[in-house]
Amino acid sequence: MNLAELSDDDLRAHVAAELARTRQRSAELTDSVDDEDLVRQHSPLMSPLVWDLAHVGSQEELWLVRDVGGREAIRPDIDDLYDAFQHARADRPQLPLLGPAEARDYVGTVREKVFDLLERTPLEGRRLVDRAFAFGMIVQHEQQHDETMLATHQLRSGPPALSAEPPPSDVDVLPPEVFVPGGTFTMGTSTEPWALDNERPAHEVHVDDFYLDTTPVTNGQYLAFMDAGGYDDPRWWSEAGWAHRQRADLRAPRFWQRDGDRWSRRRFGHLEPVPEAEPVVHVSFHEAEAYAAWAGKRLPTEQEWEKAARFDPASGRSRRYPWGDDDPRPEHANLGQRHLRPAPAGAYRAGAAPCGARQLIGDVWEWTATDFLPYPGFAAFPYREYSEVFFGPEYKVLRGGSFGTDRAACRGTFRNWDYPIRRQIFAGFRCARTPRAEERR
Ligand code: AVJ
Ligand code: FE
Repeated sequence: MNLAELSDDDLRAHVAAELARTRQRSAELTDSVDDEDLVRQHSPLMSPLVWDLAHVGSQEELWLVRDVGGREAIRPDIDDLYDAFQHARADRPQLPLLGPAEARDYVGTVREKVFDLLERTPLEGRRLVDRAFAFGMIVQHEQQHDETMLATHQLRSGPPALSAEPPPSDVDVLPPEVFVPGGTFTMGTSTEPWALDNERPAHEVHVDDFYLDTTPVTNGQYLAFMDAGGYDDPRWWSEAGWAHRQRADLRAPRFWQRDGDRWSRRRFGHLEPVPEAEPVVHVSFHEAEAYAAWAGKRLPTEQEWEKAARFDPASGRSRRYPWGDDDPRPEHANLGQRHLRPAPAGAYRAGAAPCGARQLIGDVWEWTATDFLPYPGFAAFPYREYSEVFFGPEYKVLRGGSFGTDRAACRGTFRNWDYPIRRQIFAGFRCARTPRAEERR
């Protein structure tokens, strides 16, 4: 969908469809458990699901009802409760939050007003509404919280609440690495209408020759690292990584458990043998970095990752996705919670990048070696608290989205970030390396 070329009426219809599709996902994630479960804290890392739901409504009220629509506040009394900067996630269950029924009512009331004002709002004249940006931002915001709620589901104990079809299982036998020739490419975007501030502006970047793993690192490969004593050998870990490995007593990816002489994992309430062909998920940056060192490689930089995913040598242009400029379809990538697990490495032939790499979009977020920093020419928009307050060396960038990420919140330029110790997100990685002397071309 080229939002830049749609008529205003078509753009409004697109916004309405995206809002509705997104709300359906939020409803599935919150209607699949009972009220007691909705208000419970499943992990100190997460909010209760009922907080995410009302927070989504609160952001929609602030940006669309009040700012874009210029309408009166619906619930000014609850602004503070749902301001993510006022209360840490761990403290949110103790707040006088809206209960499940009130929260559902509230998000419904906000949404009715938004559908009404969407019809009356000009989609130009003000940067916030140009090409319906604020609506797109709110769709992405809700989708991001839907992925956060999916991570909460993964942390919750008890019988399964969610179900989905397994992902496609047909895979190709592929060379383990692809070569990406050095040169300049355009990173980031100045034209994607709904791109967020940290993806902007487009700028030229030089990247040297490098090799990139064709697929994300699999559970089978990761098990080889574990079997080789990787968790007990400080040689492979950075100083901070080793300190964390010791403190947290890391021995395996999160949600894995030893079952006799095998490993099992808990996935959305199911205990199952670890599938060796699937990308590893729920590992920290530190674990990813240690694996890469053990394998004689390193993590790709964010620049390398984006070049592999977007640069088309035939045209010299950076595209929106590895497969081109078309919006993601089911044959391209494992996105949107259609499947509740990654597809095996080597799947999604139609989603291959020009360099031959697979599954750059979808399946698992991929840790990069790069700190979350602004691009040259960055300007916070429309609020500093989306990106700017997080810039710095404490956060590492992740790219590409996971099976839990919606297509509306994922593209070749999209940047995610988290602390290097975090494992509750659907994160894996792939390795890169610099050519050896005898490989120089
Ligand atoms: C981009 C996923 C790091 O969840 O912290 C949600 C997205 N920002 N509400 C987050 C976000 C405000 C953000 N991440
Ligand atoms: Fe939020």
